[in-house]
Amino acid sequence: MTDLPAGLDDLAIETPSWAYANSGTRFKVFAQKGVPRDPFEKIADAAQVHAFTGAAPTVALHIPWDKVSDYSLLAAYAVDRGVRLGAINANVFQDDDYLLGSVTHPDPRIRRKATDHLLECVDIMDATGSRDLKLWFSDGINYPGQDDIRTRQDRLGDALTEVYARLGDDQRILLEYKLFEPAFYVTDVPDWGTSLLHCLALGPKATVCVDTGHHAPGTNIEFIVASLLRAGRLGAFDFNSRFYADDDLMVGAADPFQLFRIMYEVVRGGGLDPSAGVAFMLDQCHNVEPKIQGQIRSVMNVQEATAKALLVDAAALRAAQDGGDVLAANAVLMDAYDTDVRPLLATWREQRGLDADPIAAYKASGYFDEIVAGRVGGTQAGWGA
Ligand code: PSV
Ligand code: MN
Ligand code: MN
Repeated sequence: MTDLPAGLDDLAIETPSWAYANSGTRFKVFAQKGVPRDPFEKIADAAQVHAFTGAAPTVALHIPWDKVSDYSLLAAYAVDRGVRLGAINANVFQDDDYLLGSVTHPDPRIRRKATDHLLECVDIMDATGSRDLKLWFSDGINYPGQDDIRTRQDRLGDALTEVYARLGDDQRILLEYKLFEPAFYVTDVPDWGTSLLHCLALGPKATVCVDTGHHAPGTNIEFIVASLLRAGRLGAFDFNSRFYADDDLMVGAADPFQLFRIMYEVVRGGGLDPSAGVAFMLDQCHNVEPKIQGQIRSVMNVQEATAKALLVDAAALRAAQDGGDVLAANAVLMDAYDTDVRPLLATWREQRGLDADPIAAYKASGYFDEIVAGRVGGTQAGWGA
């Protein structure tokens, strides 16, 4: 059997609190049994994912979906359960005031309100000990002429500058981009170029978040990853799968080969080394599948793609590339991709005292029956209301 690839221990995957709550589409949110009723219960569920995979030590919060009166208490609860709080996701997209935008809104009063929310999120980071403030703006316009594209960029820059100045030494901004939706003509941060330009203007504590579902079909995401890593500005991933638009399906479900290509560029660029500061987060909704199992499966999918990427024979690849041997170079990559890494990962788990099959172990644990019996009336993630 192939040896376990070195480097797998460095992979830590952050799960999102909202993945454990009810979610759906704008047509219907189907309530599932046993879903969490508050942020504490979301963390309890996230702790299960870590307990069975050993690779999901942190949980991201979304504010105000995860609003509590005492964030240090929530952080302590997480530690008690064997996990830590991760990125704080701001939400300036679900308030009636944001009809025409948040930090890029034409009205300075609305811009102030949005920026104040971002600053409040930094206060929360101080209480939770979180490093990352993840910003996604739904801001944009639907019609040509509706607002001035350049002025909106200026407003965005002003808000980001104010928030950046508030960051502590060990805190960062992760600026996420998305091509379209809910804005259909211009989104104010539509792509990695726009995000990177703002990050470069802000300073070293601002980096780009690549949500794998936020691109046009056919976009070469691994090229973006390679470029951002070269520039030292790849801050994070929001992993998920898409067949059509921002589908938020399980990462590695739609296109495991793309996930492998992305993870190969991460490995190639040194992004797996914790010193690179790349956060591997999931941003998913489990609308038709059980949520905790969906997260476990997703963590396993990222591990599998990473293990394959680590198996690429770098010396053989370089030799083939330098020799201009196109097919040999391609074969080196495909050999790694075609390796069945599941036995390797089963061994990796057993060596760490985990069950070789996390899904089976979770199912056998009785946790699901416990939460179904103990929780009535779980909450909605905030999506698809
Ligand atoms: C927007 O589509 C997004 O990807 C952002 O990350 C939001 O915070 C998130 O979805 C919520 O699921
Ligand atoms: Mn996202
Ligand atoms: Mn998204």
